[in-house]
Amino acid sequence: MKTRLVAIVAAAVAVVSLAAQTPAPAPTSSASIPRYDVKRASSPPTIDGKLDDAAWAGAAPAVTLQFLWDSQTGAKQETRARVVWDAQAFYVGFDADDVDINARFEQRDDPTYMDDAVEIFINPDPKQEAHYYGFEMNARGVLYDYLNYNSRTLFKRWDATGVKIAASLRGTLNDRTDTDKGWSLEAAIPWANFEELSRRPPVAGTVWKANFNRWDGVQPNRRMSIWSDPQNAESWPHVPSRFGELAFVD
Ligand SMILES: [Ca+2]
Ligand SMILES: [Ca+2]
Ligand SMILES: [Ca+2]
Repeated sequence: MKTRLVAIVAAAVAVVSLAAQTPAPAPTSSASIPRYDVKRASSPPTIDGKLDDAAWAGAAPAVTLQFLWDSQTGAKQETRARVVWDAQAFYVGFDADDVDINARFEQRDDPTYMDDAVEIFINPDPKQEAHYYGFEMNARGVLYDYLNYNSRTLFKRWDATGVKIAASLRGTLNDRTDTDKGWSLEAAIPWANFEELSRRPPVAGTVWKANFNRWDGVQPNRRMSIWSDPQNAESWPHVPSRFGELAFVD
């Protein structure tokens, strides 16, 4: 009996010491909210779709979108996104690897997310996690914009004013017989568009929340990639509580 007790105590000590040596598991990258420093541009980028401006060279290193849903069958083609700001506007630049560039929609508020498209969702008032602005832009530079009201309703009748968008293709559009290299897109969004959720433009130190997404490929082989993991089993990005942080800095 005594021998058995000693054995149990010895086993318990072994378990305790193992526990003491094993660090707590680090939070997975998918659970944490990413943060991006939005640097002030000394001169605004020229909105021509090409990311060769000094503003982009001075931006924080680009974020790379993640592939989270392996049930999707489209190719995993990388997308990088950067943001800068100045007194006039919010500027976003996307750079997309793409061997087959396709985009059909040509009119404002067409469902550009069905094309090769990049998206940014912007919440200028992170105290609330329901309302935000959506900008979904295809490889033609066509904009589908809306105010997201809640998880079931968005107002596409909302149209941002003064937005400039341009895309630049490294390849051919809607010609599937060749091999493309990719495309890039720039957008300038004047601050007045965010007035209802942020009365004043950001200053250094302001934090907004946002997510970047890309829809890529041709049905049935489509794939979404995303910056901040919405923690959904399905590729549904409209989860403002899971947006990453955009920290405006000088
Ligand atoms: Ca440019
Ligand atoms: Ca609209
Ligand atoms: Ca092509």
